[in-house]
Amino acid sequence: MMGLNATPKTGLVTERPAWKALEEHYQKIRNVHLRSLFADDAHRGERMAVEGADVYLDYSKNRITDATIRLLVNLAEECGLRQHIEAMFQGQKINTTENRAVLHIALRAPKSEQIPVNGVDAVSEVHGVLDRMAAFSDQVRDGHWLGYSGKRIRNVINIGIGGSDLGPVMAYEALKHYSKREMSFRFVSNVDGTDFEEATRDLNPEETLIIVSSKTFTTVETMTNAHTARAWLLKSLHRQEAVGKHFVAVSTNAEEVAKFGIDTANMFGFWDWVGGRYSMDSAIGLSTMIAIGPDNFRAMLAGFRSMDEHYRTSPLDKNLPVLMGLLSIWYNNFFGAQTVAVLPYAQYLKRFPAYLQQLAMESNGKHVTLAGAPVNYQTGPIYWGEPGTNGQHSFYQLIHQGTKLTPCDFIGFCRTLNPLGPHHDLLMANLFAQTEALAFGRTEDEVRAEGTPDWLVPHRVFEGNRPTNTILVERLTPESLGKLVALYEHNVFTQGAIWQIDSFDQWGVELGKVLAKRIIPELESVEEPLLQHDSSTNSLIRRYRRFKGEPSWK
Ligand code: G6Q
Repeated sequence: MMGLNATPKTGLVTERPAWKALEEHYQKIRNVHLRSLFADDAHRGERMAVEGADVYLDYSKNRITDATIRLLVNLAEECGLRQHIEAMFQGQKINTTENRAVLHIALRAPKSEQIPVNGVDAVSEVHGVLDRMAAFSDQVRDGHWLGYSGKRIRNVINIGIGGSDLGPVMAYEALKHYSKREMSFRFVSNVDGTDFEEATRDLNPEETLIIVSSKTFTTVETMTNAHTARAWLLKSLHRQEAVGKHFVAVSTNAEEVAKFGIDTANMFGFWDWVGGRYSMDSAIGLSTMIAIGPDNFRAMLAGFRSMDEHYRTSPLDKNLPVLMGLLSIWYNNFFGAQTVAVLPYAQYLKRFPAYLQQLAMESNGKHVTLAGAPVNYQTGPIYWGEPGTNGQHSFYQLIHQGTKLTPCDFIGFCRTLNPLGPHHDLLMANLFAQTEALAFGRTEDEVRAEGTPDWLVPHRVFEGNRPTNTILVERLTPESLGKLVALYEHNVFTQGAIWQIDSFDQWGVELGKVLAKRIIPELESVEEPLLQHDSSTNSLIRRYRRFKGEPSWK
């Protein structure tokens, strides 16, 4: 583990009185069972629930008492969480390692607001781009934007990776119900040619619009796919001018966009103060806007905004993202939990856990504090999950009866978008039943009372005391999706603020972007290259060269 040598008086969060108080409190509470917490308080389920921006959070099935919440809130106060939140909202350069402001909240601010960044009002710039996106989306949706040969655009492909892909795919899947069904939307991210091939094999290039989404416009995967897409288009349309009708760009890098051959009039910009994983509501959401239309996109932004306001203004102990963030810290740093499972009971949210993985793990997977000191505590947990009820038939076994503590977020909607006989009640019955079973388990006595033979009893006992949050929302709409995403953005922010880390840089990703470049020529060269890696990497490269055959593009 990192930071074992950190000396006392380093100013680390573990030295704060509130942290020490939580350590003591943990010793008292670690073996207390949710069964007794509920038995001692008939109203726990109502008391330990909050509503913010119409999102209901029941956190009563956590291994906490009122004192735990008080102590966690004390910790947040001691760490200056409020000031951190204000610093973000006011555009201070809180991404210190990149010397940047962190202003995804400006992407959903109303026109009437002003947030100056380096002397320019970020909010009016945002609305300028939104208006251009809306005009373009309408043109594509209503058939006024035609392909080079005069055909209507029926397919949209977003080419991007990481933050320029996961948000758009997640949002498209989540809001498919609201999408223009006559059009198809595809997402190409992987540099594995299979991704491009399978996404395009049944599409007519003459009816296809390609959105190249890349903040930097230099990411190798995206640029490789973009060049392949251009070749695919020109194979049918033969004329360079066709590119202008079939390619648009979303980027901060006008120079590279122009070099690629996309008219910068067809470029939708954003700014260095929007991190990739925080960009689905910027121009990176162009494919989302074309799919669901500008009005729905603006409704999604309004959803984000209402959660932003809730986060900025609600008392810490009534604040959904704050409570969720602090509970994560409680399990991660005191109970030693390694992961958080996110379990949406909504098929439309099937990509939500993958989206959250980047949001949470790229943000809080850090080993030093803002001051560069190694941490002596665990930072970001691993986020993972699958939609319910599918997960129940695969990995829930481990959550119920395994030896690892896995705090879970259950997410459900009271009204379905696809009323179909008994389906929705069944779905939600499963959600409620799972949180109940995880909390209360089944005791030995209960199992025996069912007539279970002695030898089988231990196998059928469920310890319970497995913590869960339940998030209930009325219906999945563009607005409620915005609220949910903002809830997790601010939850992640809360955790990062307590851990004193930079949640907005990603040096690990940057490293990945350069590492492969060194090896590419060694795989491509006709002559046997002189390999100077370690013996494992050298022999893997040799074996690959031996078996790969002739490159198809040579
Ligand atoms: C996100 C990361 C990373 C980034 C991709 C794509 O926060 O920075 O996932 O989004 O590497 O980068 P480009 O948009 O520059 O192609």
